[in-house]
Amino acid sequence: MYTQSMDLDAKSAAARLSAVGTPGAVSPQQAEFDAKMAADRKVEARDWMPEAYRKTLVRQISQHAHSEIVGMLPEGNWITRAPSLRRKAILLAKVQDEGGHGLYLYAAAETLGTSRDDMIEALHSGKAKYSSIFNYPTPTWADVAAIGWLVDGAAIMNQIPLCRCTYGPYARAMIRICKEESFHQRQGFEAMLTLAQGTPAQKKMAQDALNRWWWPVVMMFGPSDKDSIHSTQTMQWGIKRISNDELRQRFIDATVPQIELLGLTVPDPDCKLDPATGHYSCGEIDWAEFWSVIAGDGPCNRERLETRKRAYANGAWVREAAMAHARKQQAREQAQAA
Ligand code: FAQ
Repeated sequence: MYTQSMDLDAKSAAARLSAVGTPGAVSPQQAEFDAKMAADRKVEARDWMPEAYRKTLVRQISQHAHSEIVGMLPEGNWITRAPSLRRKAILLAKVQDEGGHGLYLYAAAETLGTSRDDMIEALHSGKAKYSSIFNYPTPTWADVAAIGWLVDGAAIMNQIPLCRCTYGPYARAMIRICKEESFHQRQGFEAMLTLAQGTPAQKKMAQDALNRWWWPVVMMFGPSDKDSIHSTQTMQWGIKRISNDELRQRFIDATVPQIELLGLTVPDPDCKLDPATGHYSCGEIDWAEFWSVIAGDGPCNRERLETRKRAYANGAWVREAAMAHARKQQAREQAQAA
């Protein structure tokens, strides 16, 4: 459904080519890196890379990892209250998947020379960001359906192009993550369909959840292109392939027909199909809300961070036990080798 984003358009390839410096004017290492960018080849962990490229990747990948881990909380909240055994098994698997995504991504960021401890410390101190979307509450079961359908749907739209990112470890992690997100999106849509076809009270619950999640999901793609500070550079480096606004538009175009299929109403009176362009229009986005959530003042920011910090402290004994086990194993191997 969302795979069209895999296409690397000629425009962005041309932009990268024109961004590459003249050979000879730079160090041989920089020239090799530039040639890789121009040819759209992968950069691997041991390859030389400009410090700014490394820093940008650490920022984006670690924020992405934090989003996956914090993103376990709004749905995790419903595991004990899922309406059936089937729904509970699906939700358990999904939340576990998100934890796994966080681990692949932390591991990908570690290949850039940053430590897991530093990344976690940046999250806990509020220095590092995580996705704005996870600062909204999940008061009903329909919110869990809406997250799977809309949030995972938006995540796929944003993440499929990242499978072609120039940094190899990130690109490879994204391939597996996208496969799992696709299952998440489908189960969310199916849960939403069940509610939308249920009793009038269930249908209302589905519509209420859609009303509450629509705008935060539309914002999740990031600021408009004119306010996006990183896009120009990350697109030249082939980290980001498609701009925030274009991904947002693709998501709206893909999702509005799904809302109609569910028999629900798009919570944006200005959302209309333009027959000339084939795109749906979008009403005005409340960017003040977006920036306030990012600054830490969303409905659940404090609760989410506190829960993460508590979970990390409570898990200290697991980390200590794993380290003790690793030390014992290493000592045994050394004794056998001697
Ligand atoms: N939330 O210049 P740009 C998921 C920040 S995973 C918070 O446009 P960029 C799976 C941005 O960091 C969801 N902050 O930035 C799941 C920057 O601040 P900085 C996460 C945001 O990096 C589903 C500033 O605004 N996905 O959902 C947001 O070029 C269900 C300026 O923005 C990823 O992380 C935001 N929404 O573009 C899990 C994908 N948007 O760093 C559980 C990878 C922007 O200078 C349940 N990341 N900011 O302090 C990306 O694609 C990009 O980093 C963007 C932002 C598109 C998020």
